[in-house]
Amino acid sequence: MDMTLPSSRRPSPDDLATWAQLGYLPAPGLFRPEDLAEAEQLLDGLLAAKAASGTDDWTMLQNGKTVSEEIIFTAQHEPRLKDTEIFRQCEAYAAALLGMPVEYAFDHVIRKTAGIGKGTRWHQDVYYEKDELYRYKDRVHFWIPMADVPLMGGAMRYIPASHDGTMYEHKTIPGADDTHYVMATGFDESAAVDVPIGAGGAILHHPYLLHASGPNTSQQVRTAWILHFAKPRTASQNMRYQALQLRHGWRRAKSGLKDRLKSLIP
Ligand SMILES: O=C(O)CCC(=O)C(=O)O
Repeated sequence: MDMTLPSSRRPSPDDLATWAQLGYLPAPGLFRPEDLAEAEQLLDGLLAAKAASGTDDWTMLQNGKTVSEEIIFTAQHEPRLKDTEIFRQCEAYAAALLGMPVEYAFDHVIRKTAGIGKGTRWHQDVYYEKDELYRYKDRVHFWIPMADVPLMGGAMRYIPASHDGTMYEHKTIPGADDTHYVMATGFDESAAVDVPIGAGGAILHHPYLLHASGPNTSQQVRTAWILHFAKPRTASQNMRYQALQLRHGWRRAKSGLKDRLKSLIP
């Protein structure tokens, strides 16, 4: 890993304190316009291919129109994303922030339609982890918008200091088709802070931090690439991970076979 970062793009002592205290850290001016353009072109290609292939259960619809679109494990679909300057910078920044080597853990892209884009409900990213909770201790999530995100443009919202280890209850929304999108409960929403950010910046958050986004009522589509870096797995954690992957693969194959057999029975 190349750990060299220009001093203007390295976390300062104040940044380290903000990260520890609040659980999120706006980092304006982290990337050059050409870095954004490089990533945006790759993400646009993926989103265009997905739009052409129709909606799935990561699409939020409103009156039949797509208001939010998401692709998970973006870098698996488009491996060139891992060669971008943004990826390299985030990896180096995460290592400097956590004070340890890090590795890529996950990424996704979310696009909110202009004018009517639906916001993302309150949640903790850690809620989604079912197998490897230990990976959520030393971990940074970068939220990287491809253009300016003003307050009404689908800006991110955070509950400062909610990353103290508390796991909040998450509920599915009755009747919602987008069942991936749960909603955290049991916290004081009046403590929320909106964080608009300019193009070239990122907002970092801790995986336990409660966060959401507002609706995109601006005239500009809002696209954000979200990149996670975590402390690398140890050798034994890696073995356990490989075993889990095998078990999940076997379960998926078994349920696929069951569905296939059911469909053959008249
Ligand atoms: O982009 C958004 O609207 C939400 C992003 C988010 O919730 C996340 O990265 O976990």
